Amino acid sequence: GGQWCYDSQDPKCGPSHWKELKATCGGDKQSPVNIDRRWLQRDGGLGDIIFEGYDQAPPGKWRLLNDGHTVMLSLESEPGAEHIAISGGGLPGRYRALQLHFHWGSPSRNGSEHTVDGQQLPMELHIVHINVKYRTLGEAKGHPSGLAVLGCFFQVSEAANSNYNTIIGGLRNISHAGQAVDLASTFRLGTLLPHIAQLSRYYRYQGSLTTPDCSEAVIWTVFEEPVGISREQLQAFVSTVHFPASGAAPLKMTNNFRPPQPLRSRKVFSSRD
Ligand code: BO1
Ligand code: ZN
Repeated sequence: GGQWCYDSQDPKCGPSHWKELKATCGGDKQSPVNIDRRWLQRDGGLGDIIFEGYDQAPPGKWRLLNDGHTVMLSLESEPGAEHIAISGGGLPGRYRALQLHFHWGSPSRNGSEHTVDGQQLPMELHIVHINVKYRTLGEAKGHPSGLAVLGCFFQVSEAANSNYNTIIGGLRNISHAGQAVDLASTFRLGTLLPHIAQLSRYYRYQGSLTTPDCSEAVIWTVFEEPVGISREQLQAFVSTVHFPASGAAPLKMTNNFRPPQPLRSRKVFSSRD
């Protein structure tokens, strides 16, 4: 197939065209979705998620990459290192962390992928995990419970969020697509999440990867509570990193989100009333 992109890069290969490249992108269980709070279904089986390795800094260096579509932090530990993983929370097994990345907007537009009651938030973090029973992403993508992605919304706060300093500080080194940088310091993954007391409040539904090939292999967990980040910190994403150069001038990486997809016969569940 050809190349996919976001409308902000080139409307000819934007989200409305993805199904021409990959039929799965036109499927019935696509992500993101709008989370309509009027229609949430409470699920008593959605207990606390168990986070492993989220509260300790990893042994090795973490590598931040501009992959041309987003800013991605690879989380795969060296062999022997303790894995970062999640389980519980109604997940059918244990899931190992692969990578995290972001979706954001532009100075004039919010950029989350999931929406709540039709409202987009400024930015969304995705932490991608693979079911430990599968060995590769390719294998996991063939199963409805192959992957588990945690989604966190951001909201603008007065104060800067220092937990994001290391990632944001790395952006200037990956301003061009394909660039990568080893982060100066590691940090505890848990510090990127909403306040611990709020992690038991989340939405859950069955969906897909939000980029081609749009595999319908994701158990989505979207935390209710947004993470605070200052306007200046958000602006660093919007103004520092670029899409792959196609024309003369490099194009700022903005609005790298897929819009909400039809829920169809699915339900969104909530862990709490
Ligand atoms: S997301 O969390 O639904 N936005 C998401 C989207 C795509 C991926 C993971 C999470 N994975 C990517 C891999 C690429 C691969 C692509 C298509 O899937 O990072 O390496 O090419 O399989
Ligand atoms: Zn994502």
